[in-house]
Amino acid sequence: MKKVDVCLSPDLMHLYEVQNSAVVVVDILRATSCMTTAIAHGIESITPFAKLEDCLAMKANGFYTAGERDGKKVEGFDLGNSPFEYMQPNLKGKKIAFTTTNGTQAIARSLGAKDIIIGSFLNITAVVNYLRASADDVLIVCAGWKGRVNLEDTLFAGALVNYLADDYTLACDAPLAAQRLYLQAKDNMVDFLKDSSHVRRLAKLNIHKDIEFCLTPDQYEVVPVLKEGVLI
Ligand code: 3SL
Repeated sequence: MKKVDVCLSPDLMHLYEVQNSAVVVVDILRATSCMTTAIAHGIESITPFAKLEDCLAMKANGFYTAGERDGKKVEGFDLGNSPFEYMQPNLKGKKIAFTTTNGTQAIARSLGAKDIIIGSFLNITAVVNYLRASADDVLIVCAGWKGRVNLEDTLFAGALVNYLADDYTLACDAPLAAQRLYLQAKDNMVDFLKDSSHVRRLAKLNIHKDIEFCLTPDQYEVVPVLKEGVLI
């Protein structure tokens, strides 16, 4: 039987061997929700960067620069980190260089995995179908916040484990804990998350509508896949 595991923070990646696994990177609020939205709306590719200056340098190569630090759009960048920005028709066919506080760091920490894909509630069923069609064990990598565990990524991990649980062995207590948390939260995730640190952080920046959107399942059928360092 295939195994599913959950890494609750990128700082715990040293505990996992990923060379034979499919990694699902998740940053529900908001990086992987933006990536899913962008690819679903026809953006050609997203090149993720851990470092801001590497991302900014891609402007010279004709890329749109996008992302945030501490939730705020970076000065000089074309786009921030709201999924609604990635629905603009004029972005169709464009290449984006993307860097975020946690999401693109989690991708960088996952390099070396057999397969790296992007998960969000927006494409959760597509992710389940993708994983079921593969023979690989699964590691869900939660981006968290600067090394700390967060609730929204753990909830998504739990939702994905819950979908996969019939056909996969749970590798340790992290997938079990995530699944149990999700089962408590699933009927009203917006309410369940209202006291969470990142929801409060975003509220201080007056960001509200992104949260509800990012918690909405199955808006898109795409699964962004990292191929040679580029999400397509
Ligand atoms: O940390 C990240 O990658 C971001 O998604 C955080 S924020 O929602 O843009 O603040």
